[in-house]
Amino acid sequence: MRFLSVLFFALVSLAELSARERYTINEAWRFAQGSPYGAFLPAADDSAWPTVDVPHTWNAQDADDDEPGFYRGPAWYRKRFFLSGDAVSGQVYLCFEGVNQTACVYVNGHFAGRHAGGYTRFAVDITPFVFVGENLVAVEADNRHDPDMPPLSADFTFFGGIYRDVSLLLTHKVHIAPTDMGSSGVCLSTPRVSAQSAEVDVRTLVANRSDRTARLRVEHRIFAPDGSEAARAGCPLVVEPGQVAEPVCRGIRIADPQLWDLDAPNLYRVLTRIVAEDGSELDCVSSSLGLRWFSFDPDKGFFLNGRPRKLVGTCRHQDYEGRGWALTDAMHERDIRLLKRMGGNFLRISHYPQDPVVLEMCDRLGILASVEIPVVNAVTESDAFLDNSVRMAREMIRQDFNHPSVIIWAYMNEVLLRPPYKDPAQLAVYYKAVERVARALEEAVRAEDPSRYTMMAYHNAPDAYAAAGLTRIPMIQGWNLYQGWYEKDITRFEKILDRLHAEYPDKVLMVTEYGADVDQRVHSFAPEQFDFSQEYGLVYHRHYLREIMRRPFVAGSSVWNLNSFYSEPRADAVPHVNLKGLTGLDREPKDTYLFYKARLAGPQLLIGNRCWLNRGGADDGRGRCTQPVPVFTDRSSVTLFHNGRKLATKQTEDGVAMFDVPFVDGENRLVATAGTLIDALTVDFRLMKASPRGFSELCVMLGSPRYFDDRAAGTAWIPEQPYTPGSWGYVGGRPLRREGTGWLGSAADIKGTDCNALFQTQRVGIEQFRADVPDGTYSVYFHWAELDTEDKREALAYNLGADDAGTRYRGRRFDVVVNGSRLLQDFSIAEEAGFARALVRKAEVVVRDGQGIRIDFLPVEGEPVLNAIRIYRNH
Ligand code: GCB
Ligand code: CA
Repeated sequence: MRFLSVLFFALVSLAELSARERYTINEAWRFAQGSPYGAFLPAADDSAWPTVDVPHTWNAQDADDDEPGFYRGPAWYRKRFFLSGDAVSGQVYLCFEGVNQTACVYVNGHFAGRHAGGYTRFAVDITPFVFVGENLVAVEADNRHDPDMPPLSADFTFFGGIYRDVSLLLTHKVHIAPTDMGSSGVCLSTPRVSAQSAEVDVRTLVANRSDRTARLRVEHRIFAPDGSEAARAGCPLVVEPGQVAEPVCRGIRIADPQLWDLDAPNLYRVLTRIVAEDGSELDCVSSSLGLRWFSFDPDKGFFLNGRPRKLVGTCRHQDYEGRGWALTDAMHERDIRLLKRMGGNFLRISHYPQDPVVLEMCDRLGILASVEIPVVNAVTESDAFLDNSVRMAREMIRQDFNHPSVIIWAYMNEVLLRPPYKDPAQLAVYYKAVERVARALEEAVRAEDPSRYTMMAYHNAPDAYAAAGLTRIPMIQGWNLYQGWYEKDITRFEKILDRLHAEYPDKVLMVTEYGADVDQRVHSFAPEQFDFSQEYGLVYHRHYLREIMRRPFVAGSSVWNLNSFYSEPRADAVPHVNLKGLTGLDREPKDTYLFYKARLAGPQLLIGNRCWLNRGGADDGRGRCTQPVPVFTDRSSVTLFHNGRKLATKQTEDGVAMFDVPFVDGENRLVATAGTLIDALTVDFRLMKASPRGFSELCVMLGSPRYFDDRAAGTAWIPEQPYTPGSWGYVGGRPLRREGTGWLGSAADIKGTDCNALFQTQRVGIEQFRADVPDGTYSVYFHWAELDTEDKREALAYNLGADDAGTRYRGRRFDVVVNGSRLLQDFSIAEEAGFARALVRKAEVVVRDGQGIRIDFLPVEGEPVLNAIRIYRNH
C-alpha cells in the first residue's frame, strides 16, 4: 500500500505542479475520547478507534440528553496522509479552521504546534517532520474549562472537537506565508475610496525557507468584477534565507471604481504573485476586494458610500440540529442566504469568529458584518487571560481583514453579567480588572485596524457599565435588550433607548440583541410573555422593529438570533436549546422570520402558521372552529379566500394582516392575494368535539391556553375549557403559574419526553374532567408530571430574570375515579415517575347508558393535578 502510494505520487510529480496546492483532509480520522496511552506515536494502535469525518464534535449527543453536563476534556484524532516528493521538497502546512478549544498537533511522533482558542484559524508548519509517502498526524483537542481562556461561561454549548475543516497547504520554499496568526499572508486596505477613484495598499508576507537568497518580484494584478484588468503593480524584493519580508505596495489606483454596496456587492479580485528571477511563478494568492467607504453618526446612524442605511439583521450561532457545531461549508452558506432572503443587511457574527465561508458569503451577497471575540459574561483577573484575549482579537482581525463586509470589530459581550464577586469592595477591584482588559483590547484592535469601528455589547445595566468605566471605551455601544421577555413591560425597551441616547449623545448606538424564545410547535391566541408561542414572538418582534425603525439614532439592530442554537443547561420548551432563532435549529422559518421578510425584503405575500401541520381546535357547535391566521406582506391590504370563498379583505399593519378563519374538519384551502401576489396553503384541521351526538379524538392541555403540535405523533393538542353539559372540559382548580413572575407553568426540563410544553403546564386542584361522549369504548391517556420540585434548581446563567426554583414539593396523593369506579388509589406522580418526569397512563373506559366520561380527582394529600388528557375512541 505504502509502495503503491509512493509510486502514485511519483507519477503525479512528473506533471507540472502549480505554485501552491491546498485541499481538505477531512475524511477518515480515527477518534478517541480521553487520553489513550501514546496516542501521538505513529506506532500506537488506533485500529479499534471509531472512524469519524471532520467537521466533528464529541458532544453532539451528550449535550442534548437528559444527563446534566457534557464531556469537557481531552480527545484525540489521528489520520494518515500521503505526500509526494515534490510536496516534501517544498513547505508543508496543516491548516485548521477551528478546533475547540486547544489543539496540540503531532506529526510522525513529533510535536509540531499548539493553538489555544476555539474560534480562530491556525496553520502549523510541519515541513521538518514529513516524509515522502505515508505520514501520521495526531491532534489532541481539549475543551475543558480554562480560566485563562475566553469564553469562561456563556449561553451556548462549548462543543469540543475539530469542528471545522482541516487542509494541507503545499507551497514552494519561497512563498506567501500563512504564519501570521492565520492570515492569508496578503493584507488589503483601501485608504481612499470615492465614487471617482480608489487606492489600494497591499502588504504581502513573503517567507524564504530555502538556503539561498531569493531575488523576486512581487506582483499584484487587480481584476474588476467583469474580469478585466483594472490595475497592476509590483516591486522587486530580496529575501535572505530563513527570513520573512513584508513588502507593502501602496497607492494602487483604480479609476471609476464599481463600489461594493448592499444591492450591488461588486467584488474585485487581487492576484498576488511571487515571481523568481527566471520568471517562474513561485506562489500565487487570490484575494477578493471590495471598494466602499462607511461611517457612523450618533444621531443619523450608518452611512455606506455616502448613503444612509439602517442596519437591520440578526446575530448568528454556528449550530445545527443534531450536529452541534460540526457543519459543512454549505450549511454555513445557507444561513447567510437565509438572512439575505429575509431582507437583512447586517450580521452580527456572535459571539466568536466563525467559519471562513460566513464572511465570504457576506461579501458576495452584500451583507455588512461585525465580528467579535468571545469575552462573554466575565473576565479572569490574570495576565494570561488578557494576553489570550488580545491575541484572539489580533487573530480575528488578521484573518478576516480583507472582507469588505466587515465594518465592526467587537470584543466583549455582557461582560458584567456574571461577576465572580458580590462584595462591593471586591467588585470595585474586579471592575478595574475588566476595564483594563477592555482598554487593552480597544487599543489592540484600533492599532491592528484603524479603518473599522470598535464595539462592546452590554446587557441592561447601564449604571454598572458606566461605573466600571466601560461605556466610553468602544466607538459603538451595543445594547442587548430583553424588555418584554426576561423583563416585564415591553415598552421599557424604547424608554431605555431614549435614555441611553440622551446620556450618550456623542456615542453611536446599536441594539445588538433582542429576542424571544419560540418553540415552533407552540401556539397561543392569548399570547403572553415567556409562553414560547409563535404568537408572542410576533407580538415582541413587531414592537421592537417598530421602535427601532422610528429612531434614526439607532444605527442598527440584530435580532437574537438567526437560528436557534444549543445551550446545554437550558430547560425551556425544548431542553438544551436557546429558542430565540427566527428559524429553528433545523432552519424551519418561524412566523417571526416571515414577518421580517415581509417588512424588509420587498414584494412578499406569505400566509403565516405555514408549518402548523397538526392544527386543531374545539368545535363551536356548528361544525367550525374560528381561529386567527396572520398573512405577512409589504402590501397595504390582503384578500383571503377559504375553501374557494372570499373571506375578507384586511388592511395590513406593520407587515401583518390578521384574518379569522372558520376552519372545518379536514382540508382547508387558504389563498391570499394582494395585487399580483398570491400565496396558498392547505391546512389539515382536526375539529375536536365530545358530545352525546358525536365524538372525535380529544387532545387537551390542562392549565394552558396554548396549542401544541406534536410533530412526532402527529397530534394536535388544544387548550382546556371549562366543562358545560353536553360538551367537555375541566371542573375546578387553577392553572399552575410561577411564583414571583406569574409566568405560565413550570421552568423544569421534563425528562423522558421531547414535548416539554405538554407537561410543563397543569391544572392544580382539578376536581373533574368530563366529556359527554356517546356510548362506546375509549382509551383515556392521562398525562402527568410532578412540577413541584424536590430541590432548589441551580440558577441558570441566562434565565436572567427567569430563575425559578419552582414550588417546593410537600407531598401529593390522590385517587382517580372514572365513572364511579376507582382507577388509581393514593396515586403519587413523584413516587411513580420521580420529579419533572413525564408519566402517561392509559386506561380503557367503557361508556354506556349515556353516562359519558366523568373523571373525579379526589385529594388524599395536597392537591390533585392533571397536565394533559387524550381521549380516543376504540369502538
Ligand atoms: C444575551 C446574551 C446571549 C444569550 C441571550 C439570551 O444577552 O448575549 O448570549 O443567548 O442573551 O438568549 O438570553
Ligand atoms: Ca448531557
